[in-house]
Amino acid sequence: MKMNLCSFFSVLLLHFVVLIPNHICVESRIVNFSKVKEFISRDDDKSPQGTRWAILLAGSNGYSNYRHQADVCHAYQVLKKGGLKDENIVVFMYDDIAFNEKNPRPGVLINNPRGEDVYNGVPKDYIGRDVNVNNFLNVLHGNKSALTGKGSGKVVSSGPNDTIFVYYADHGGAGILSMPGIFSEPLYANDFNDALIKKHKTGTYKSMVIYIEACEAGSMFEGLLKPGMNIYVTTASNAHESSWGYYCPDDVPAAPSEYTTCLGDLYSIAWLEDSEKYNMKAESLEKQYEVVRRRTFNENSDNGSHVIQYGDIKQLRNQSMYTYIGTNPENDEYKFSKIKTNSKPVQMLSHSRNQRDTDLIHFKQQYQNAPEGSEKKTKAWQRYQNVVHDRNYVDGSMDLIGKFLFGTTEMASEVLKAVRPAGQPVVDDWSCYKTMVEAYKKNCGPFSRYGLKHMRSLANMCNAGVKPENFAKASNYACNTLRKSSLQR
Ligand SMILES: *[C@@H]1O[C@H](CO)[C@@H](O)[C@H](O)[C@H]1NC(C)=O
Ligand SMILES: *[C@@H]1O[C@H](CO)[C@@H](O)[C@H](O)[C@H]1NC(C)=O
Ligand SMILES: *[C@@H]1O[C@H](CO)[C@@H](O)[C@H](O)[C@H]1NC(C)=O
Ligand SMILES: *[C@@H]1O[C@H](CO)[C@@H](O)[C@H](O)[C@H]1NC(C)=O
Ligand SMILES: CC(=O)N[C@H]1CO[C@H](CO)[C@@H](O)[C@@H]1O
Repeated sequence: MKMNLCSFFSVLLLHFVVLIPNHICVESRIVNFSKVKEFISRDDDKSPQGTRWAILLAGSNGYSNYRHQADVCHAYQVLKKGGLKDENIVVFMYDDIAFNEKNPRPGVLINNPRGEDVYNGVPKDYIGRDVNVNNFLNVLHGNKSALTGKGSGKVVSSGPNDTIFVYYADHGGAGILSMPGIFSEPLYANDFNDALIKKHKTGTYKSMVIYIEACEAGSMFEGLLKPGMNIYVTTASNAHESSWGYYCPDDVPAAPSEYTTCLGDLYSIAWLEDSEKYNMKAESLEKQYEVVRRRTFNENSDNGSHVIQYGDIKQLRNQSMYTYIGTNPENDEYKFSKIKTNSKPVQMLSHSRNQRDTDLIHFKQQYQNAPEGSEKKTKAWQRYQNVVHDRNYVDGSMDLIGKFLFGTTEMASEVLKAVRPAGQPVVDDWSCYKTMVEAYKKNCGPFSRYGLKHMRSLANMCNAGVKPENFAKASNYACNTLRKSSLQR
């Protein structure tokens, strides 16, 4: 397997100092002191700061998805140092990583090759199967009764002066965000947007910021998020591209050699490493967007993604990050003492990994690391083959479904691969889409993390007027045919 090589830009990557040894540490944020002071003391928001609430959710499980729980635990640490209280931070994580037998440092999660433990102290509000769509939405709505007996029962009991910060990290597909376990219901974009409308109607927040790390994350909001709800969103990727894993084995910068999995995701570490380093009172939402956008774009390569803003951008972008995530008092004086205007930017090369390939990377790495001739090696090879096999099966099934429905491969590919223009939701008829997803699962098995990339084809078929019952017939035919052939799943 070929490495994804991409040249990382230089100048803006300087928040990246955590990774650069101290002796070549360079700080390049050139700031106008008067401006910063003006910003901190500005008075554009006269109402008192209410309570800061946060929901942090890692939507995956399995060791090959180490990075999502590491991202979320890291986010908790940043918010905690920012001054948020545990009672106001609701954490969802499957919690199968820290003590996973594959974890080289039991009980410890890192989100950076040199990073410290981010797992210690993280509240386990909802773990295991309690990480699901219903619980997430009930927590957002502050519906305590719906959560009786589930996890810690903690909810966002926000009031009209409060802010809410939502951060989600995981795999996604067209108009969906995954939840842990291949059989679990994903969060559909229409349901999420309906939930936001409902939350807004109850008047139980002042403003909300949502950060989403997932493939095709933009499709959760594109053409869907209603304006005027005081919600500001950024997504790791636009509506139709992958997002990227980071600090992966053999990459630059690499995970330590004993790790067979990526430690973070590019968009996530971009906002986290920025937030833990700077004075968040002096950083606006727009400024962080710009910092994260540049880092995540991974200049001049196709191994980065486009960070997109949605919602009430104009109204909220001048607010400080502090309003949502607080700030670590240790960073207060940061800008004022450490600016070196004459320093040269550090040139670095950096790699990232398509989130959809991280399973392959993991099992390949396990295979490579296992001793020659050992049972572990045989097993790892088997698992690697299974992943390859699964990918072929999902790809093959979509080809066959297309041919069955449209007659020719050309015609099929035109529908299946279509991407709607910006501003349009990924699908109009969500009920058609959900029915097709269920039919596919029934006839072909659950979408693998890799297979999520084909969900857009189902949405497209709905948009092209294919009836769910005809899709059901097609998927039944396609997957039976594949099973009869040597591609047994
Ligand atoms: C710095 O900001 C102040 C206040 O906004 C402004 O008057 C001044 O011109 C700025 N200085 C530079 C060098 O941009
Ligand atoms: C919200 O803030 C306003 C002042 O801007 C205050 O009058 C009101 O009591 C606050 N509401 C709550 C629920 O704290
Ligand atoms: C809370 O959840 C319960 C159970 O799902 C539901 O019956 C009830 O309507 C919800 N309450 C609110 C205010 O949404
Ligand atoms: C937001 O900040 C920009 C740049 O500092 C400024 O030009 C603009 O007027 C501000 N907008 C609002 C609504 O305060
Ligand atoms: C998976 C992927 O997109 N890899 C690409 C990363 O960037 C390099 C250089 O731009 C390409 O050659 C790879 O194909």
